[in-house]
Order: sequence, then structure tokens, then C-alpha cells
Amino acid sequence: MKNHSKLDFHTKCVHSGIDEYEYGSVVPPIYQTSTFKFKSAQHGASLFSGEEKGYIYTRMLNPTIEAMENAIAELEGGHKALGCGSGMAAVHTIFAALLSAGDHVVCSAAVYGPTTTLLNTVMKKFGVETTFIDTAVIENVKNAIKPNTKVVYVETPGNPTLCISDIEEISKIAHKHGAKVVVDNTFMSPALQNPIALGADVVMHSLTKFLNGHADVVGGIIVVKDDETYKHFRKTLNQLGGVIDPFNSFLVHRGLKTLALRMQRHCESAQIIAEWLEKHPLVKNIRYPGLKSHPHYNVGLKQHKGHGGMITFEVEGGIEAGKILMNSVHLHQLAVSLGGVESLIQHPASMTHFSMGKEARLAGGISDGLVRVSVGIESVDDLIADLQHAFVKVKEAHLVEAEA
Ligand code: LCS
Repeated sequence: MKNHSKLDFHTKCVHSGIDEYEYGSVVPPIYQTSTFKFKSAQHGASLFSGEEKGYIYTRMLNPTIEAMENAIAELEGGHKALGCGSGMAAVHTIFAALLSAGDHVVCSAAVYGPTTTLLNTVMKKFGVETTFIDTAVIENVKNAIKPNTKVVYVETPGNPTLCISDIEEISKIAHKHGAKVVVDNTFMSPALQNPIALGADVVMHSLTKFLNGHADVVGGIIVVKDDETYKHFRKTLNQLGGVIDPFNSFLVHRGLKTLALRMQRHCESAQIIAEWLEKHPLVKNIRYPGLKSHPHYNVGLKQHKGHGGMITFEVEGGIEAGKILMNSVHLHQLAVSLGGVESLIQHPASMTHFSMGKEARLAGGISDGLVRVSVGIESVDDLIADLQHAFVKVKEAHLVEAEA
């Protein structure tokens, strides 16, 4: 593999994870095979014992998967990466690899709903206790760490509230207490935020989002900093079995080539839309990391290279007004997920974060009226016109109510 360390991020996106292939293929071939033939019984035995390197069985490793993993490890500035069947498979593999019964986790209160649920159900059942805190407040992290804290799990910006936590400060505190810092970097991607450079130990992504970028793959990735951790995580992933498959890896690797370009566009358009929304009379409590009104704007400036494509806000008139907005857009598609080329809109309290329960949602700052938009790469004028049209519908409904 070539050394790309001196190259610009745009160039790395195109070339990372790419090797020399048979027939001069410019892109990694899809090795759509479950298993690999040994040259002899001795060869098979030495692959299993580790004396020789090579591929054995796709759950253990596959060249198409490995090419995608190497690309993301390079983009994140990590040592190696592990491709998983979904973001949640990656989260579960990390917890299973790092935690034992009796251990404690400190976790951001604003995280993707199923991450909260996984900690509160499966991990709890196996004897792992979690304290959920607002990790944007450093004092909270200091106060929540206990002698048995093994993992500080930070999602930043958090889904969906876009709370920004200071990875560098949190890493210093966690490391002083011997805990590992895991960062869910899904909302930023390595184009905008590099948690390992800021001190984190493990980075994960839902590949389903910006990294693949085309809403046609479900996948996850774990990036680690050293070989010992990599080998331990690889064994854990092999045992749990939640691996990604070769075809999805190929699609993700293809998506990575335009990551830098796509993120640039997501950031530019989201900034324009957020500024437009902030001035709109029917919008309140807007959050976008690129707005000076964001409570953690300065932390974002310190650790982001751009402010991302995610915006949240409330519509005047509460959830009923929000529903009218979501039912009235044409270009924005009413769907969960995010980070694709197409713009999406959704309602966290009844959709992505429903499984958390109302109490945990409110503690995490997820109000019933919150609407989340994932800004795609369409023309920003078309996107604003679509929202404008939907707000007119909201206003008309208000007029009807007022007259009634
Ligand atoms: N981490 C974050 C920050 C996420 O947003 C998601 C999915 C996951 C992990 C899990 O990844 P998955 O298993 O779905 O690949 N977020 C979703 C969302 O906000 N809407 O739909 C899925």
C-alpha cells in the first residue's frame, strides 16, 4: 500500500485503500466469496495458526472489505479499521470488546436512540452500568467517572440535538482515570473531525450515513490506534459475527472517493439553510454548529473543519405544526437516516429516538417538537423553496385555527 500521509484529504479520499489489482483493475475487485481455497493442507494450517498471512473465510477477513477498512483507517488517521454489518453492530462490538460485568460506562445523553437502549438493556443484562450525562459540560464528565469506569462514550455532535463535546478535554480526563474514549464520528465524518488526533482511542461510524453517502448501504466501521487493540477487536468481531459484506464494502469504498467534495457541499448548503431558518418567524430553537447562536459554537470551531449537514429546529405551533411541515415538503424526503446526497427530514421523538422513552429523551434535550433535517447536495435554492412552501402550509393551518 502506498504512503499517502503527505497528501491532501481530497486526494486521500480518491486513493486510500487502493492497491495493485489483477488485470490492472483501477478499483478493488468485489471478492464475492464466502471462503478461500488453500493451496495445500499445510497452507490451510499455517493460515489458521498465523504463521502465514492470507484470507481464510469472509467473516474473518476479505480483500474487498479490507480495502475499504484500510481507506477509512487512513482517512481517520488510525492504525486499522474493522467493517461491521451496521453502525449498531460496530457499537455492540466495541462494548463487547472493551467491557466486562462490573464495569461502568459514561455516555453522552444525546446519542442515537438505540445506543442508549443497547446500554440500558443488553449491556445492563450482562452487568455493565451506564451513567448518561451531558458531555458538553466538562464538569459532568469529571463527576461521572468512577473507579470502575472503563469507557467514556461520546457522540459529537450528538444525534439529534447537535450538542458538541470537547474530545480533547474529555480524553485528558478519561485517560487520567484509565478509561478509553470512544467517539461516534458519524455526524462529522473524517473530512470534518478527527477524534484520534484529538486524543480519542476508538472511533466509530455508521457507514450508512456520510461515509457511504448514497443511502444504499447499511454498515458500520470501527477505527483503532494500535495493533494489539486491532487484534482483540478482530477476534471479538469474528466471534460476534456482525461483519459487513464485500458488495457493501465496495459501495462504501466508492462513496469515499467523493467524501471530501460531498462534505464541502453539505456544509455550504446547511450553513445557508440554517441562517435562513434562524430568521424565519415560524422557527425556534434552531441548532446548527455553524451558527454563532449554537451554545457550543466555540468548541465546534476548535475541533471541526466544517460544521456538517445536520440541522435541528422546532416549528412554532409545536409538534402538530412540525407534522404539517414534514407532510408538506416535496424535495426533502420524510425518512430517517442522514448523510446521503438527498435531503431528508424526520421527527426524532416519534422516530429515531422513540425507543429511548420520553424521560431519557427529555433528559437528552430531545423535545417533542424537534424536527431534524439532513441537508443533501441538491441546489440550496431548491431546498429553501421547498421549505418555504411547507412553512406557508404551516402558516395557513395557523390561520385556519385562528379563524375557527
Ligand atoms: N450512530 C449514529 C450517530 C447514528 O446516527 C446511527 C444511525 C447509528 C450510530 C447506528 O447506525 P446504523 O446501525 O443505523 O448503521 N442513525 C440513524 C438515524 O438518525 N436515523 O436512522 C438511523
